[in-house]
Amino acid sequence: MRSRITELLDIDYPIIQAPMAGVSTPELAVAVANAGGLGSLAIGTMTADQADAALTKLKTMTNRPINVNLFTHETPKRDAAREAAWIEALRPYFEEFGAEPPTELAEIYTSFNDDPDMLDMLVRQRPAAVSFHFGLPTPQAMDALKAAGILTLCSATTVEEARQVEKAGIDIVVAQGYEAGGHRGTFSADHDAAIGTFALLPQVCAAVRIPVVAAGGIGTGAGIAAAFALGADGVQIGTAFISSPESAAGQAHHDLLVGAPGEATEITGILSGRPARGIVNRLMADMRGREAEVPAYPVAYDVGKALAGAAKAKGDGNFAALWGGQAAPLNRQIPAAELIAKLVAEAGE
Ligand code: FMN
Repeated sequence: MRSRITELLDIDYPIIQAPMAGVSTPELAVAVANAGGLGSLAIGTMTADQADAALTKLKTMTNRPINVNLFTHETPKRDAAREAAWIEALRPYFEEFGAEPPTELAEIYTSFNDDPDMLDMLVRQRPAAVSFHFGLPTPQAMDALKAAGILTLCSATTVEEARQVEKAGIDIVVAQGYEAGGHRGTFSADHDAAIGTFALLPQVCAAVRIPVVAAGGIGTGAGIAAAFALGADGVQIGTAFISSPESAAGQAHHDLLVGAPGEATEITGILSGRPARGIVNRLMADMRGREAEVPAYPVAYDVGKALAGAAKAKGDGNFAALWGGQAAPLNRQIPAAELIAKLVAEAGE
């Protein structure tokens, strides 16, 4: 399973543990890295100082290459009337749990493209790789990262997005299919083309010259072999690692993912303001079709998280964002290093 990815990243196996904000941990990244894959740390929800501390700590835990992941979404367009109306729409749920909704919403984290401190920190820390989700970094950021010798990756959900990723000078494109758990990396159009991994992958491979990593619905070695047969240079796997003990997922997340039938997940924009795949919760079910009323990402996530917290305080986990992909029923609840070894053995090498 040597490929352009293993050469570029200096790893043993072309398996990338997906960055998963809120779920992936330094321990997970280190376990994957030490087992020969590429471990990833999601820092999209952190400030530059928090990310700096996390990367400094990580360096004491492994000397293998690590990928750090950032969100490159558009600066949210604030709309006070829409935000107030959405808070009111959610008020009855808060009342059910004896809580008050927030009076106003905050942009709970900053896009990398609006955060020069984060760029300075990365240039100083020099992780082996930096990956982007929700859009392209600025040309200035690309120049600075390249000058620092950092490899770059970016998600694409269409052939056109993959072309833009290559044109921006990114080293590796992550072709994310509709099966994938978590947020869609879509950035080029309002309309989501909703293309599945194994339809998207060979088209992206034909359209770009840079290495292509397949993401979405891959939970076994057979899935990895299939991705390679379609031209992939590597795979990025998220959902399968949620069930590892090194992940930060709570017991409810573990139980629901493994126990749920494959049709239990759905794409929703209701919880955060951007489309993401997760296990259908009560808010997702109640608000189906009302995406047009939801404030911009990540402003909507502020009230979504507040509601999940109010419900949880009363013992109700049915409002939590439990992101996960369509292949979740394939999950094995084993440590990350064992999962890497199994995936490699199953893939036939
Ligand atoms: N991708 C990112 O680039 N950054 C993230 O912070 C991120 N968070 C995620 C959180 C969860 C719980 C999950 C399941 C996925 C997340 N993703 C994120 C998407 C993954 O990078 C990847 O596209 C996806 O996990 C691949 O599909 P799979 O889940 O079927 O393996």
